[in-house]
Amino acid sequence: MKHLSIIILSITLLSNAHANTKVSIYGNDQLQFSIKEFEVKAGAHIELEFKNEGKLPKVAMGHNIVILKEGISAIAFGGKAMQAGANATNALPESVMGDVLAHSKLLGPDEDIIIRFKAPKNPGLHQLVCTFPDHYAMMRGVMVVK
Ligand SMILES: [Cu+2]
Repeated sequence: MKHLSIIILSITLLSNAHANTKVSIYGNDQLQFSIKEFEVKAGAHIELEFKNEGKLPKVAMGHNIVILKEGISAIAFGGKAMQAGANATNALPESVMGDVLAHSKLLGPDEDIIIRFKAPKNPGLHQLVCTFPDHYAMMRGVMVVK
């Protein structure tokens, strides 16, 4: 019995050490992300809640969040997605996915989602963007991996 307690204690400590890093970001009808920058530890398990807290219909004001690989510019990527045919129902064309670290689907008003991914193991900057047509001009940010 004593051994069992020690094993349970060890498992608890281990799972705490690997607890997810939680981040919440909202998008709104004013083309704003609620936070523009957040920090995570290299290699951390990230649990990112994304919510569209707007009221306008999804076809007019849908939002997603796309976290890019290191070195990819959010502005350049937004333009590339548009050229690849991004539209109000398919905001993130398959042909640009090679630049993407993690992303949510496109959300309508009051929808939310949790996406899970692992932070890269190397420190660096990862720009993020909403790829609903033309939103990339305004809806951008940075994930800092430390
Ligand atoms: Cu948007």
